[in-house]
Amino acid sequence: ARPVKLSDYHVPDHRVTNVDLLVTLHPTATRVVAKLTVERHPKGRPAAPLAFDGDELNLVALTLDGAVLAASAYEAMPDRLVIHLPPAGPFTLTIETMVNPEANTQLMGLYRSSGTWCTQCEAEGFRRITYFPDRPDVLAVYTTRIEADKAEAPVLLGNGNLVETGDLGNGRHYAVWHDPHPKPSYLFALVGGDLASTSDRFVTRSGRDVALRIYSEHGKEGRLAYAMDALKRSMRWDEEVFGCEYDLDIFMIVAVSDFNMGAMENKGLNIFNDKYVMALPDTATDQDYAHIEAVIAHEYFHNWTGNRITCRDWFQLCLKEGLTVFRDQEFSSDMRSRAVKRIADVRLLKAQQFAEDAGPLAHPVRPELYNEINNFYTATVYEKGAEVIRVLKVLLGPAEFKTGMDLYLARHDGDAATIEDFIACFAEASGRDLGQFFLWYRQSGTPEVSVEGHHDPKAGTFSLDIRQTLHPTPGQPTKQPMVIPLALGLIGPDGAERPLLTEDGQSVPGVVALTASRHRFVFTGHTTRPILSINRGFSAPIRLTTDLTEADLQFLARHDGDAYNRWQSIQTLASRFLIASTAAIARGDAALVSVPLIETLGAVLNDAGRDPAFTAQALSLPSEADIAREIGSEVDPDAIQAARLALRRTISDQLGDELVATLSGFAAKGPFAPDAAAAGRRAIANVALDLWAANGTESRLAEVERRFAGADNMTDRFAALAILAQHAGTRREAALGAFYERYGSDPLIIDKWLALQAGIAEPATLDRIKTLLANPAINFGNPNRLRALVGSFAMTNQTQFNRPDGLGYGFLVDVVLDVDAKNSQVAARLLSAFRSWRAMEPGRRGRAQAALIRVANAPSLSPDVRDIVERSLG
Ligand code: HT7
Ligand code: ZN
Repeated sequence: ARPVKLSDYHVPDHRVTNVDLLVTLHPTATRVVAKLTVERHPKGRPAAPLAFDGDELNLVALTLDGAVLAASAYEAMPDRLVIHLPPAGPFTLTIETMVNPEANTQLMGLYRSSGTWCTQCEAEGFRRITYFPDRPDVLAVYTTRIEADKAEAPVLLGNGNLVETGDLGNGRHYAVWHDPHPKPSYLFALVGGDLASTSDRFVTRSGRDVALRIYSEHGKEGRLAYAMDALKRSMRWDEEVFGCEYDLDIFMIVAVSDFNMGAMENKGLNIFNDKYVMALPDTATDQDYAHIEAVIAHEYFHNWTGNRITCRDWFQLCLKEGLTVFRDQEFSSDMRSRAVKRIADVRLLKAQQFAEDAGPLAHPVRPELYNEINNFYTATVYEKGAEVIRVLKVLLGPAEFKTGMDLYLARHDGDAATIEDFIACFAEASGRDLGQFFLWYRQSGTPEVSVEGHHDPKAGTFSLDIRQTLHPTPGQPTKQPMVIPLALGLIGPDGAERPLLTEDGQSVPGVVALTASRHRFVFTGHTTRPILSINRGFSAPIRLTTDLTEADLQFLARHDGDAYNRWQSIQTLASRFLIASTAAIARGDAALVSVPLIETLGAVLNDAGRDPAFTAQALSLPSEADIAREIGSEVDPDAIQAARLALRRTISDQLGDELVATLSGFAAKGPFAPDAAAAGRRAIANVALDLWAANGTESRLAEVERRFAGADNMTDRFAALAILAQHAGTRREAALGAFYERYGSDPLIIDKWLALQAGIAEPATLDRIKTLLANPAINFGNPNRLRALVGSFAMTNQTQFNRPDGLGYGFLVDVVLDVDAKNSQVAARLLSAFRSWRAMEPGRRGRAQAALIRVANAPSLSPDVRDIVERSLG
């Protein structure tokens, strides 16, 4: 019954301890025979009927301990199997169902992607294969026998270890896989198809020899080497940093082209959206390489945080997702530059999660109610979930954090656990009361923290007055103060870090923790005014306002020992300026000019050699969406765009020499390498090229065109194309045409081409998108294609999605209603692009509301889309 509430949790009445599956693969009529060992749960309701989940299922046969059940003894519906009076003791239930993988456009359960049979069972997909208590607290040992036509599916894969293969005659064969680790049904997977692969091996620290295999469609196996390398590095890192060792004889990854999300951590058999597996210098950008590394690591790390220790119920989703994102972020930080990774993660958090938290779809990291669980795979659960773990680490310090983590991994191995279980390990390890910390899981919304500094030269003190506020969010009208750790430093005018001394002369480590609405912290030893650097490393996921002056921010941009805050100071400078300039434009005045900002950016450029990847981040201005979020209400995207474009033009005009020097200083040397250092050099060169060309002069665009034609890797080629795409005219159309000509048969590269066009900030873009969408050569039934074109438009093209005439909103609604019947998860995700509609100025707000009402009034909607539209309007 929906909605589902956390407070209604009760243990299952029946549990399944063993699952023997026989799956006979057929494109349209796959037969599934599930032999289940079932028993009453000792804590379940004593006389409860047996009630298993189903979804669009078709029961063919049912026996209990080998005997056919009388028709009156059970009820089989597409979404439920009920046995009225099941035996009290353990029994064997054999269920035969038929499913049609070819017709499965939802991509949940068993489906076909380019002829390959594959499965997606998280969150509630196993019930589309057989009737089952499809909930994460029912753990069973699975054995899967797959039978198929040899020519159609020479490769047959399942969870666990391969125990048997054989010939069935008539061109058919079989494979049996056994997974000894009890697991929930959402981690079940099988694959059958004609696939190519690459192999390697990994010896674990205790000496287990693990076969590693990555599968792809034929012809693409040459693109799998980087993913394999990332996998081996992930396996070693998890042993070294978290003490987690792999536990089967084989680990497999299969790349498929039709996939609802990024990837899936099925036990021993990860299934991936091919965009997060395949890369070659000519096909993938540096960003793609970084994403592949992170997603490969993320899914592998789930083997412990998610699989060995799973979730008791779906409210605990952040238990595995927040923690695993935290772990993959740490992995990438160790593989690359920690500061640059932190900046990239915070950018993503602010863009996605802060936006979610500020609108009608806000929800706690651990929600307490849902209508459709698929709609809770959100930035809040994933990205804020990871931030909350980081907060815990800052509060406890690395040593106590590690003790707590070790305790969690040891104590809950084999469990379906809760957030309470997780936090109890840290409370026990540290001896601290983490009651207030728990609010990070329960209260939605982004805390706002304001900081004022007061210098008293006579007393030699510098005091901080800090307030925190958490505004109401849907379902949470009142809030309690949070525990907020703020890493900070006080810097003298000479750039030297000063010790943090309290009034009684005690030395404070570099973190203060807020626990109440207001605090005053007094520091001594400051006869001259120090400059405050606060929330260093983004120690807490808050919206921070300070009374730092423009001069202070300029100073911090140069002298802060914390690289994250050097970056943040430049962003704050730029953001304050852009908000003021937007207001001027909205009043009908000219865009503003900021000498200090240009000076700061010039200084950053001149210092680019210190850390090229950092400089690239420092020179990347806040996006239009970032500025809109900072403004917060009555947003006019056109004014924001005009202010931002004017600033880009000023930088282009005034820092031309510095930009050219940077461009030539970081020109590519030697053959392409995807490592962080080489990627950093490409990043700064391409950011410099973009700013240099931003004034649109012919000679500069001609140089970009030359670089587009001469590039020897996708990063540089695509960066040049993206610059050309911003300037209307034949040059743009020629470059887009040449790119298509070269890569038109490569779907993942077509996605880049589609996304780029969807982002063009011109009124003609909507028609361009409609034309592309009607192109029969592009398969928009594939989620990646649709997201690349329509998702990019709605999520990134601020001025065109939010057109004042409402046509952008109307277009998205048309697509959502059309896609909903085929793939409701993808449709619901597209619709969430309306998450910030209330922050728009009244004209756009009214049109967005009308568009949402049109969705709400549509004759038939999936539960996924209904949930998003109702919460968006609520
Ligand atoms: N745990 C995986 C989530 C996922 C998923 C959820 C709903 C529908 C389809 C899905 N595919 C993958 C991915 C992860 O976070 O690791
Ligand atoms: Zn995950």
